[in-house]
Order: sequence, then C-alpha cells, then structure tokens
Amino acid sequence: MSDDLKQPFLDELKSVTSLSDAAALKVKYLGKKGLVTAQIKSLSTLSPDERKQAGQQINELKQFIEAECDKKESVFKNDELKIRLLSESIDITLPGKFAAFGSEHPLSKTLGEVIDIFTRMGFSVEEGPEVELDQYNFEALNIPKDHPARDMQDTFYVSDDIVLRTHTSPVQVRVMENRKPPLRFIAPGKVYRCDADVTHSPMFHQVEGLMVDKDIKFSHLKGVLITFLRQLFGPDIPVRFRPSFFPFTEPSAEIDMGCILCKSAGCRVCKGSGWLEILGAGMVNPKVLENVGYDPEEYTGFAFGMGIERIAMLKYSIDDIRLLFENDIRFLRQFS
Ligand code: 2U9
Repeated sequence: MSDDLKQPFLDELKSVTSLSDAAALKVKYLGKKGLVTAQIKSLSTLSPDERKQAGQQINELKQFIEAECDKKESVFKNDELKIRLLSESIDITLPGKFAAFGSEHPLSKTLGEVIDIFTRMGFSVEEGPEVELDQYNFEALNIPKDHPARDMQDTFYVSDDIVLRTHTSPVQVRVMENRKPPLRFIAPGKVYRCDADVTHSPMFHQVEGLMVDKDIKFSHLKGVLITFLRQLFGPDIPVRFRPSFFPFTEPSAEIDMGCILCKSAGCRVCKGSGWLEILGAGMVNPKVLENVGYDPEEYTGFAFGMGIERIAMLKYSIDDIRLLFENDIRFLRQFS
C-alpha cells in the first residue's frame, strides 16, 4: 500500500520550488495528519504477518520521503544563503567612518610641560587640600592677621579659621612639618581668589616649588628658574630678576622674561616694556623655617610660584582667561 504514495510524492516533489514548499510537502506526508502517518496508524488493523511486511515498507517510504524533503530543503537553504551573502556583501573600498579625536586642554598641556621640566631636574610632585586651615594658608607663611593678602576681597572664607587656599604654599608647609631636609618638590593645583576679569579667574592653577637643604643659595634659585624658563620658552629667552617683597620669602624677587609676542620690541601685552612678569620667588623666610621646626642656621631654601593660566595664555596667545574655562569646542579644537 505504501507504494501507492511513492509516485504521487515524487510528482509533487518536482513542483517544489521553495523552502516552504518542501516543508509543507513533508507535513503533508509525515505530519500528524499526514498520508504516511495515516497508513502507520492503520497498521493495527492488519494481521501480525501482514503488519510486519507493511510496516517495513512504510518505514522505508517514510525514510525516503524524509531524506528527499531534507535534500530539497538544504538546496533551498544553500540558495538563500548565497543570495543573502551577495546582498549583504561589504564594499571594503568605501571610506571608513572617522571618530572625532579629543585633544588635551591647553591648561593640562601647559601644566604637564611644567611638571615634566621640574621632574627632570629632580623635583617630586606633592599635593594637599584645597579647603585649608587659616593656620597653613596664612599664619605659618608669616602672613599676619592685618596683611592685605588676607583681605575679605581676596580670600574665600569657609569659616573663621578655614579658607579656600589662596596659593599652594600650605602644601609646602604640610610637607615640611612631616619631613626633614633635603627637600625638593613642586606643588601644583587649584587655588581660589575673589577676583574676576579678563586675566583673573576666581579659580586658577598654580605651581609652586620648594628646595630646602644645607647651603642652598640664591644662585641655586637662579639656576633652577633660568633653566626652567629656557626649557619652556626656548634656549634664547632673556630672563631678568627684580627685587620684590613677599612675607614668606626674604630676599624676594619677581622674574621677567623677554616678551615672546613682540620679541622684546614692546607691545600691548608687555605694555611696551619688552618684558613679561612670569614668576615670583625668593629665599624661604627664616621665620617660615622656624614655624615648621627647622633650624634656619642649619637649613636654607628657596621657593617660587607661578600661575599656569598666565603661562598658557602667553604660550598660546590667549587674550581672555575665560576662554580656558568655557569649554567651547571651537576654541579647544585649536589645540589638537
Ligand atoms: C613656603 C615658603 C615660600 C612661594 C612663592 C611666589 C613667590 C609668587 C605668585 C606667582 C604668580 C603667585 O600665581 S601667582 O599670583 N607667587 O610670587 N610664591 S615665592 O613661596 C613659598 C611657599 C611656601 C613654605
């Protein structure tokens, strides 16, 4: 009886033209209500001998149909894959999509260069809190209660005895309190002063430095700072030292370099003088050494300070400090 089905199946197989046709044909013959399945069910009506023979035949037919349908299915699957691969092929000659690159902020760049120069001269890098005790920000540095630097106009007071540090000098005080000379380090970081115009921001960055040991002299200070400026601005940059005053250094100096914008000819930025003020420095005041428990007869030291915004503005000809903090992408892109 199963042979009755073989020829019709083969006829129908010829007209199969798709994967779904092949699947439908399989269901028609081998599905739950399929033609072959019906024959298998009817086996129970036969005598045991007949059942054995017919069962074998049906089984063979079932396997034959299964194999033929699978063959067709795999042919169509293969065709579908070929079509998909063709339609999804990638043109590797097309230009790629470029991700926009970021760039280092001019302040980070400047700060990085300054730190590199001092580390190459053997200075380590120290940090400290931005919210500071009056004691560390002023008292230890020989800045008395009535000094103009403590004026409410300049200092952000958190409470009577706590301020936002107005310089990174308290870092030096803390390090000196905890260590003995020889010391040679810089203290970079944010500082806060109540001041705002095109060249002043209430938050700005300083790098201060300190070197303390036996027999440290003003000539060491000169050597280190001239070397620093020539590494940062070029080997031919003129440098001059002018006498000045700071409560924490004695003697004190302000250091100028030849104006890089007009090559010392005189311009708007150097106010016609040909010189730019770039650093403050001096020999650490013996009172400050005493305040941290050092014997000023045994140890001497020099200290210096600079504003990173000012250096970045000069280096990159930026005429408004606010440009450094507005994060306007059109401005920042120019430093990539
Ligand atoms: C200790 C002892 C001495 C740090 C110094 C200056 C001179 C200085 C200014 C430069 C531009 C601040 O950012 S600015 O406005 N700094 O002129 N700073 S000497 O002297 C110290 C610091 C700590 C214990």
